[in-house]
Amino acid sequence: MESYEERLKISTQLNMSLKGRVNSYVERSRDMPVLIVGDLHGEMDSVHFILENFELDQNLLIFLGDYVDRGKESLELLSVLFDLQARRPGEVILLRGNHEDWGMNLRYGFARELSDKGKDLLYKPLLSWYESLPLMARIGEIMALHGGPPYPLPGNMDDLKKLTFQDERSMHILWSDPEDESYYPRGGGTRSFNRQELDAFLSLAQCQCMVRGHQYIPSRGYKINFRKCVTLFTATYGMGWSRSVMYLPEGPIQENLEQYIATF
Ligand SMILES: [Mn+2]
Repeated sequence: MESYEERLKISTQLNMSLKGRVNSYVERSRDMPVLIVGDLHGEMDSVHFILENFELDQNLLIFLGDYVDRGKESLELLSVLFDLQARRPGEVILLRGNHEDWGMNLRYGFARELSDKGKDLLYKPLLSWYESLPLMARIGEIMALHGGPPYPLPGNMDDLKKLTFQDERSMHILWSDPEDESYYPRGGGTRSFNRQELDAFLSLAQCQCMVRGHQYIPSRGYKINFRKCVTLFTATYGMGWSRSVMYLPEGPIQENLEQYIATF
């Protein structure tokens, strides 16, 4: 098998040449069932559960970012993602989370994990890999991203498609949370989005709903805000509470999004 360094480079290439990609934006029709996976944070048991319980070869797979940090097996987890992607490069979309960032890795564990495993030298190809990850994927009427809408919202689709990680507005794609009773400001210039802002974003992108990760949801493992915003979290932080994924069969999406969420 190739080294981690080679596999990072291969995955970087596959991300860059992803079908339907324009800059940091991916657009695809929903012509097969879709499985959406939330934050994994280096927890291999979540990944094993998904591998064992879903027909991964027949679905479009979307991962919402935050693959690394916090858990102890970020490197092994990336390896599983690379395998999935190498098998079906067109049908695996790896989005960027706010933890796909070396500054975050220095604070939240992945840098230490690499060092403990004698893989410090992966730092460079890892940074290129982070930069290759798209920020948004629109699959039919579903918008998938890590945090929330860009802010200020671009005026039209062309400008939305031009957004890159270097643009300040994209920070909110990775960091925003919906405004609700559990909202807790993260500081550092991050913000929340309300129902109106979500609606404006969905209307701009001509989407019916948004699926995001980013927030750990104690006990239930998911939440729905404004009836159109699903938060998935697929790691447990070792708390033994529920994790969630979303499975959308082909056909029109019903208004009650809860029916598409699976917890485990
Ligand atoms: Mn996050």
